[in-house]
Amino acid sequence: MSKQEQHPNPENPETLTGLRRTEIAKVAAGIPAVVSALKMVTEEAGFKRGMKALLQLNQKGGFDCPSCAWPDPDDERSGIAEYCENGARAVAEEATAKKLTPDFFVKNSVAQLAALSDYELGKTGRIAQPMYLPEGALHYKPISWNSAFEKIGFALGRLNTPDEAIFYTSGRTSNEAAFLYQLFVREFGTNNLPDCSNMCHESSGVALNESLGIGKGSVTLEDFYEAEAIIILGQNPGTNHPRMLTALQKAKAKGATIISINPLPETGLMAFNNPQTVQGVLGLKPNLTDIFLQVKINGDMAALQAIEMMLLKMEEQAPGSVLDHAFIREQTHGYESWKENLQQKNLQDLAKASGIALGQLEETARILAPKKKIIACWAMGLTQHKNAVDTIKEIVNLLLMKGSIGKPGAGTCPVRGHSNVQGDRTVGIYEKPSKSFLDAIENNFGFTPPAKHGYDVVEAIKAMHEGKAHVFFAMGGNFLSATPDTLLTAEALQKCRLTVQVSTKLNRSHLIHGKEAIILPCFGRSDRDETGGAEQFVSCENSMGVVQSSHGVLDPVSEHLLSEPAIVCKLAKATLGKRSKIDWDRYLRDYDVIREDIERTIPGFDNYNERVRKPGGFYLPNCNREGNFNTPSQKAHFNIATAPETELEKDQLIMMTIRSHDQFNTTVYGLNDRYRGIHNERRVVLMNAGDIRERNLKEGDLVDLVNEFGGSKRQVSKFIVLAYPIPEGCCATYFPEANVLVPLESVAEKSNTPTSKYVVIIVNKHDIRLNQLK
Ligand SMILES: Nc1nc2c(c(=O)[nH]1)N[C@H]1C(S)=C(S)[C@@H](COP(=O)(O)OP(=O)(O)OC[C@H]3O[C@@H](n4cnc5c(=O)[nH]c(N)nc54)[C@H](O)[C@@H]3O)O[C@H]1N2
Ligand SMILES: Nc1nc2c(c(=O)[nH]1)N[C@H]1C(S)=C(S)[C@@H](COP(=O)(O)OP(=O)(O)OC[C@H]3O[C@@H](n4cnc5c(=O)[nH]c(N)nc54)[C@H](O)[C@@H]3O)O[C@H]1N2
Ligand SMILES: [Mo]
Repeated sequence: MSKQEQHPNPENPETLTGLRRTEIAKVAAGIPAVVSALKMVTEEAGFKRGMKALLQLNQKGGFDCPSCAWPDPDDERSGIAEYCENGARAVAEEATAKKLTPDFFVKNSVAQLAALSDYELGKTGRIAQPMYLPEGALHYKPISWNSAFEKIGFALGRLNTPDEAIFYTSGRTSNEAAFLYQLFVREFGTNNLPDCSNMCHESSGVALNESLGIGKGSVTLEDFYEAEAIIILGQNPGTNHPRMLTALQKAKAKGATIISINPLPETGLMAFNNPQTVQGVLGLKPNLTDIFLQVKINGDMAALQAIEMMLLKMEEQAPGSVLDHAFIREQTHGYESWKENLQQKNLQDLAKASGIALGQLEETARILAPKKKIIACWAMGLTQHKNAVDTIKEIVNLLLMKGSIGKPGAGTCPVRGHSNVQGDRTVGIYEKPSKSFLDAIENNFGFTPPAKHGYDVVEAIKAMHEGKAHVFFAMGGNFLSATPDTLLTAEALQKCRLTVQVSTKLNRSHLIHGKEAIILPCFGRSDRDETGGAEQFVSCENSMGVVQSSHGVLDPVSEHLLSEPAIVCKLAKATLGKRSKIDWDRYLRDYDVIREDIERTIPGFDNYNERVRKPGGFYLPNCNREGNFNTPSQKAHFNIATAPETELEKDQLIMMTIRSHDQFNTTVYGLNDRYRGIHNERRVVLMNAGDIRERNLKEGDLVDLVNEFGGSKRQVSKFIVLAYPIPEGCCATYFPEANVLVPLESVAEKSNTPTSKYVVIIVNKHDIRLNQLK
């Protein structure tokens, strides 16, 4: 057996695919986007199957788009479905008619599969039956569902304590599946329920909870159309939430000013042609952003504070014209000390730390000064930093001084990622459950759930690495590639006795595994679910707290797939047996029963079964929206924080890891990043032209990127240097190729989210001779 066969490489292969460059696109979307999406769907799924899926995507009575969590309009829906290019791609990826037969695994060893790139792996097809990798084996082989559950039950049963098992969730899992999953895990006896949210909007949840008393955003889609100003920080909606552009365009038409704060001039944010309207076809009104503040990576807190200082000054000059004094007095806490602290700061210093010219910050403050209805939107550009929680609280400070929360047209809008990541948390996927939630479980289900907090993602990796956890179970996702410090995470997974993945498609987490490994193939969103002999539907909560039903419409590619709720029920029976207080078969027969139990356990789901059947679903309660703040003081809190000083050593750059246009997280649909003008290559590092020159490099050079956080060296090789309009001292690479460089120990304070947007690196010219010696 060769070394490589024993140790498949956890990284994407270093192969280059042939970079081509075009200019950065000036306008996003338009007809070409829709054409490319249709082409992709029909290529993967065939014309009939593909069209069937597309026609039901985001239609009332159809299925929820498996891509992002942006909401659908409450009542209107366009003739052809409300979807975007990237939603269609997500469907194409899932609805593919290709499937992996046992023969595929006979032909391809685990190591051979690991030599494929993420793009190539994704193209192989849907997993079509449960697969098992015995200890020491080189190939996966088919296994029956019963034997698979028995093996998992056995491995869980022989642990010293339930806390030696880890149960991960990705954010596509429906409310129904997620609720049953956490119920099983808690009856089994642990709160080890890390989820993708730990790497995503956890910082938003923590910040909003502490400042405003609810860990979710406060705005609805309708608020966009009443807003006077919309600030978008650290988000690339043209690629990651394309339907948001339609909302922004409409908001702008109604008079909103749009301010973008980003190190990159992201095409979609700058200008957008709406493919679903006549203007889109005719190319009218494409400009979205009114003011673009090109912030340095993590310069946002300084920028916000500078703007706030200027607003305070303007208020002094014209009392009563800028601040909402009544709101501040009646609804908030800590204003005076916050103001005093802020006024000690120096505007020049703040502007310098933000990387934005003082004049531009002033212009922004002048625009905001008379406005009363402001919405702030943000995503990963803010959440994945050491001081993420404080930066988000700084956004809240700005909204609070303007009284821009709890009223129409104003408020917080953390734009969620996975289509049901918010719902999963609502129904109990959380490693730190509240006492009231645990009490409700105990009262309704007759067992005492564990009170001790479980592991989040970072803690879970450490626990596996230190030999404190031996079984890893994933409800979806791609833990190996989505998490930081890829090589260390690989070691952690490889130390496990058993790793289990509930999945639709192959990914690297199936190939870097524990001593034994099992793949359980499940339905995707688009698949028709006839569990219990009747057609079932599930439900999801979008980024604005609307719960809607989702009905799969396609014939599953194989008769051996199970739904996620069915997998949980069968796993619970195999693991807990008679010990369980719960009749799992009831849930298997009828998902209404699951929803009844969610309703009994979690506030806000009254008449769940009735309301979820209404077209458009229903809103969950949101205290901010109702003008309340469920903090201990019942008031909204001003937060005092200081922007961190970045002291880079000579040669160091700050690297952010971002998404290209052709991927959904670790699923790589294609090799282009069309709007950024980067084609057919993902191993690139986007650098400022001055930084390239200073290092005696030139565009097209091959480089190795090195991080040395905490005294250990992390390196990726063979990345291509690209000049890009990014601030000096900053650079960008794609997730997940660059995750090797993200240190596990570098996390956000309070939320423990890996700092995937702030990785200090050095760029070295790739030395071919050195690498040949290796
Ligand atoms: N098509 C598609 N849709 C997706 C996804 C996908 O991969 N593909 N992923 C889904 C998921 S799970 C999520 S969480 C979201 C992610 O959505 P985004 O957060 O938009 O995704 P990223 O590519 O990580 O983009 C981060 C943006 O923040 C900017 N940025 C980076 N650092 C900073 C900073 O310090 N300050 C500021 N102001 N900006 C910064 C980057 O330039 C970039 O524009 O999208 C969801 N939707
Ligand atoms: N460096 C860096 N790392 C990051 C980020 C970053 O910006 N930079 N972003 C982070 C963020 S925001 C997130 S959310 C995480 C994402 O982390 P994950 O959610 O773990 O990763 P995904 O790539 O979304 O998972 C894709 C896999 O999910 C499976 N899948 C797809 N649909 C279904 C389904 O319906 N059911 C089941 N059971 N499985 C399904 C498929 O097998 C597919 O391969 O990554 C994080 N990691
Ligand atoms: Mo995410």
